[in-house]
Amino acid sequence: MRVGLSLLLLICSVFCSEITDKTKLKWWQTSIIYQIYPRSFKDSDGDGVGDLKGIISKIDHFVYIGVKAIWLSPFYPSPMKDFGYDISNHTDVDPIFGTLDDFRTLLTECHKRDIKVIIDFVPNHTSDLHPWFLASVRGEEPYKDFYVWTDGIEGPDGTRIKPNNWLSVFGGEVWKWNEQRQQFYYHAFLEEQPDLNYRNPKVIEEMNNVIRFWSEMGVDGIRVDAITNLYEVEDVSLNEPLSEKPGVPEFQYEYLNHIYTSNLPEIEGAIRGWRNAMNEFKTEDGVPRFMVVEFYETPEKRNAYLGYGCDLPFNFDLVDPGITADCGGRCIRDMVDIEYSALPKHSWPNFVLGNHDRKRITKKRGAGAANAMNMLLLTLRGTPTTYYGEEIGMEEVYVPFEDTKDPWGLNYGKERYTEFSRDPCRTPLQWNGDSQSGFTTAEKPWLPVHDNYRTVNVETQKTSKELSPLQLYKQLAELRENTAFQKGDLKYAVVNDNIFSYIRNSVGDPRYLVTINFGKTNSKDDYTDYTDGRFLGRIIAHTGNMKNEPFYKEDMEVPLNGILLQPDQGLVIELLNKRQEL
Ligand SMILES: *[C@@H]1O[C@H](CO)[C@@H](O)[C@H](O)[C@H]1NC(C)=O
Ligand SMILES: CC(=O)N[C@H]1CO[C@H](CO)[C@@H](O)[C@@H]1O
Repeated sequence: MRVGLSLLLLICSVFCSEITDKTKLKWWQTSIIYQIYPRSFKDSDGDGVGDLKGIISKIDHFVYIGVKAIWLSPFYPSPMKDFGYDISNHTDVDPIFGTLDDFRTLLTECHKRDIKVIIDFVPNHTSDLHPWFLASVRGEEPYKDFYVWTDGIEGPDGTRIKPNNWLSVFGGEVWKWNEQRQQFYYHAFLEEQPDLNYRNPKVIEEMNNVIRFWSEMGVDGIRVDAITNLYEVEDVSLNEPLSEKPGVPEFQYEYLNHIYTSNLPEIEGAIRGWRNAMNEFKTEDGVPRFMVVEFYETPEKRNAYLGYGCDLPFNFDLVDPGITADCGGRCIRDMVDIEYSALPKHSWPNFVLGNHDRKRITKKRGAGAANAMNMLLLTLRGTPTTYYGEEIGMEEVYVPFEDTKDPWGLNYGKERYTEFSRDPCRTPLQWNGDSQSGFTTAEKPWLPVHDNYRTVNVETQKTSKELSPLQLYKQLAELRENTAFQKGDLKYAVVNDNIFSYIRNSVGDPRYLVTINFGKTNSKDDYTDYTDGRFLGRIIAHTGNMKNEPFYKEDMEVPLNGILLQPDQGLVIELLNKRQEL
């Protein structure tokens, strides 16, 4: 009987490892993606702005926290009107960030440590100082139709006026009159960011060449920026209908329904083209270059993009409007469930808590929630993206109007800039307790460092005796290496106003219960309905804020029929077999 059983196990183990091989996950499914905003990560030359050498000097940080893929926001030459999203050369590095050789070094050093590098691809527009635009203004071929030009219409007094009512994402006009060319050009963002004309095959080819340039160098993937705005209808006489949203002024983007300028079906062709350009290049591990696209859309719309050759459409459900202050256990489960249930079969889920355009999660939930949020992000099924600073629970910084840098904020003036300015979520990463948190030797960094840097910083959190956000992050990243977290099932367990909990398991692996209190009151719950008869577990990780009975700590065994969690507390529990219990 015993022999028979072990024989069966032996056969199964051969068989099962075969299954595992066949379902081998790609690197972008198993790694955490870590977003770096280069201006704010680490300054190596004392000018107050982060740079590539700074990032290189901190590669060990990624190793330490267990991140295997980094994504860099733009570092290309740029007049910096939109801090790098206004590009004047897509295949070079801005001197403020370093040189192409610095980038090559970064790539080599990352690859040595098995860290993938993803770069930002900004296809929608260029800077108005890009040589293509300057040539287009002069009407020179082949650049004449590289941008979206129109004569406009004749106004009452014979002057040319703009052809329609479209609005910029940043607020106000999208049509800018150009004296030299005697035409209007279209800009979905700033007037210094003219939109490229994707109805021109030469533009498509040039942008494919940009992808080829970086792929050839060895870049592992691209993150495509602002995809929604890529195409506009050709007939510019069409006005967009009013959204009728209450209280939205005429100037604001949300005043209109963007049926002619947003999410046009032509985007599909563009994505397919980029995928083909990337597929021209082989990789060492045989995994095609990775493509993730950015846009804020319904799950149905974003998932449609999967069929076009992009690997992941960023899922911003947790970001925008996302996990607001009042979102409890059930509310978060519902958001998470949208991703799982809307995803086509065989597609891979992903989750994001923040980025350089939206409020930090600690701003919405309070600093005390940092650990609970990271526990959620890193234990869900799917690829997590971490915005720099989230690993130490960084908080936003108040920036007075006078010091505001972000054009989106400035566009709305002193009264409303705080609603739109992205400066508060873009402040320097806090490395240590030195002056300017070790980010720079300059007296004044480009944005202020948070006052709390003496305690909230990487160095202090590494050595802290009390569990710090950084330590928990590292621990959870290690836990993610476990098959149950990488590709195991996720089954919801207790869900109520406070608690969101789920079981992660895969065949033959330990089984885990993750439970987090996202509510405002204590919650004592019985989990045994979801644990297949198991009634005892062992704590593997906790959020560190265990100041009250029963003082949960690591390795503590807990009965699963009465787990008490206070707000912002969370546990990862390995379910024990009954046998062990005897
Ligand atoms: C971008 O910069 C590189 C290196 O300086 C240069 O060779 C290339 O012509 C530039 N591209 C454009 C479009 O100006
Ligand atoms: C998330 C993201 O990258 N958003 C960018 C979209 O494009 C505009 C204009 O280039 C940028 O300002 C945003 O930062």
